Amino acid sequence: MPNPLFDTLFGQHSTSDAEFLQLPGGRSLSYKAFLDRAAQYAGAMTSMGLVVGDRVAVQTAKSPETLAVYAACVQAGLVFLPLNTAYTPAEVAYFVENSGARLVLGDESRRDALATIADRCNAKLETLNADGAGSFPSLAVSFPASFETVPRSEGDLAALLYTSGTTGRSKGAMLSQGNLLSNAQVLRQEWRFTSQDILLHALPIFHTHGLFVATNITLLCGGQMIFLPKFDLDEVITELPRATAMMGVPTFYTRLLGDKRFTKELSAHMRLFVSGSAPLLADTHIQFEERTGHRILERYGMTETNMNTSNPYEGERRAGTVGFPLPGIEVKITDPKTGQTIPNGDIGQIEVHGPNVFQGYWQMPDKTAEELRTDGFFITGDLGMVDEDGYVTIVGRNKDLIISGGYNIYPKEIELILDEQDGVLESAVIGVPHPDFGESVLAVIVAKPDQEPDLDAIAANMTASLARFKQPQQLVLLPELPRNTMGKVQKKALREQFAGTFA
Ligand code: MLC
Ligand code: AMP
Repeated sequence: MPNPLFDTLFGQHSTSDAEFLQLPGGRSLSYKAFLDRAAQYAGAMTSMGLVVGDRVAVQTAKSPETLAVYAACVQAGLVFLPLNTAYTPAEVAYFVENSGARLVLGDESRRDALATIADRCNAKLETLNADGAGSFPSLAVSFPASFETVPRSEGDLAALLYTSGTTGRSKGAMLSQGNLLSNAQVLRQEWRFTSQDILLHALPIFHTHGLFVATNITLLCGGQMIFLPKFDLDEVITELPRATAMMGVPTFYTRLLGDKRFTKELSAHMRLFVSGSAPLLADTHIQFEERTGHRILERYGMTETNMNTSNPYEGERRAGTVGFPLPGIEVKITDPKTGQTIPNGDIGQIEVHGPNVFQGYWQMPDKTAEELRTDGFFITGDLGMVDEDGYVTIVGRNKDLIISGGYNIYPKEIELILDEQDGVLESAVIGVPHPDFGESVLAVIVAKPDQEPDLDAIAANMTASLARFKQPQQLVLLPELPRNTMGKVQKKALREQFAGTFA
């Protein structure tokens, strides 16, 4: 019985001794060894009573074992739910509760906090540490290295990825097997990946970019990954000469350009550098070409849709654009007020349709209906235009969103916490230019009459509730927030006022 995602990405390699992961310290893992481990994990999870469709919440370090949990979930028909390792227990509690996860996998160092959450949500808890040890692998070791793959179809859920919302409440984007598979197939073809490729993988694996784009393509073509725990400039520079391709957020490329060791010679043998998840400045694109002779290939995607557009592999990779709609994917630019398609060259909201578009938000039919039209077009919330040659350019966002180093941060989530702090009347959180992260978080606070909020205490309180990357880098007190005649806060004016803060 078929399981399209498992069969195509993983199953085809089940007896292959070819190398899959190159790991720090000269270690490596073959496809077969990886899949044997995944089979043991699948056996262990089903023995715990998990059944098809159950969610598995995973907040563990980037490791071959975490990747094997992903493979095991696909093989056993479970829904993989990866979580940013920077999330605080307060944040994790929401995801576990909202998703109804049956199993939580976390690092031993967080066991107590996670146990409280798991108990409350009636989920099981097992540990999996960065070094591959933990209660879960200890349990799994006694299971056979083969597992009868659970039949699934392309419409069945494979993963639930949470993405923040403008209301401050995260939404679980339901991704089907078909969503993931179709995108991997299109990208492999478009970017010419083969079994000869060695991808330098320095992205986290709890987001679309590192998990689906980078990993699924490699699995599909039977290539290898140099699997680094995170982006470390020294390690990337050391490993680059062994790779053929790299995928990164713009911060990767600006950091590389900031280092003199990153030369034309160092990247001479590379065939492809891909950038996405945040805008790549045209200037970075140009500098990169001047330094290396390579034109970065920029593409555009989202958690809800995987990849939508890409600059061409052959043909002009145009700086400042995100290229053309991928084969089988339709992009239209519409008037945000009427939803009508507008002419090429005009700026409007970007809508996307295709086999890549997700199945809706987990148990949020109203939110789904707001963003996913009945004709299948998804309203991305990005603003853009298509030029006369068909290149798509993203010019802004129709959603209040900050992207810092490739991580999405929704101001509302932070404002809700700030507004509860002692002495705070109201707040406005904005993204301002940052040389390393592209954008960074700045919070403007207005005090209640005759009160003086303690900014240090507020900053400390944020630490308990919010992942570090979401915490404002600067808190500023203003007598009032700029508003228009309708009373709406003018964030644009604030962004202009504070534009130079991190310059
Ligand atoms: C880390 N920090 C950040 C941050 N990352 N702050 C703001 N924004 C970020 N992105 C903070 C840490 O909390 C810490 O704070 C300090 O910076 C240094 O931590 P670090 O761990 O050493 O940071 P570093 O490893 O340098 O991480 C930066 C980074 C990383 C850019 C390499 O954030 C990263 O890998 N980003 C990629 C995100 C990604 O994969 N996005 C894809 C989303 S999918 P302190 O104060 O404690 O020192 C998607 C769809 C699509 O968008 O199209 O792809
Ligand atoms: P996420 O919700 O984390 O998947 O982030 C998706 C958002 O990232 C998109 O809606 C865009 O706003 C942004 N994004 C992704 N790729 C690009 C890109 N190449 N240029 C500009 N923005 C991008």
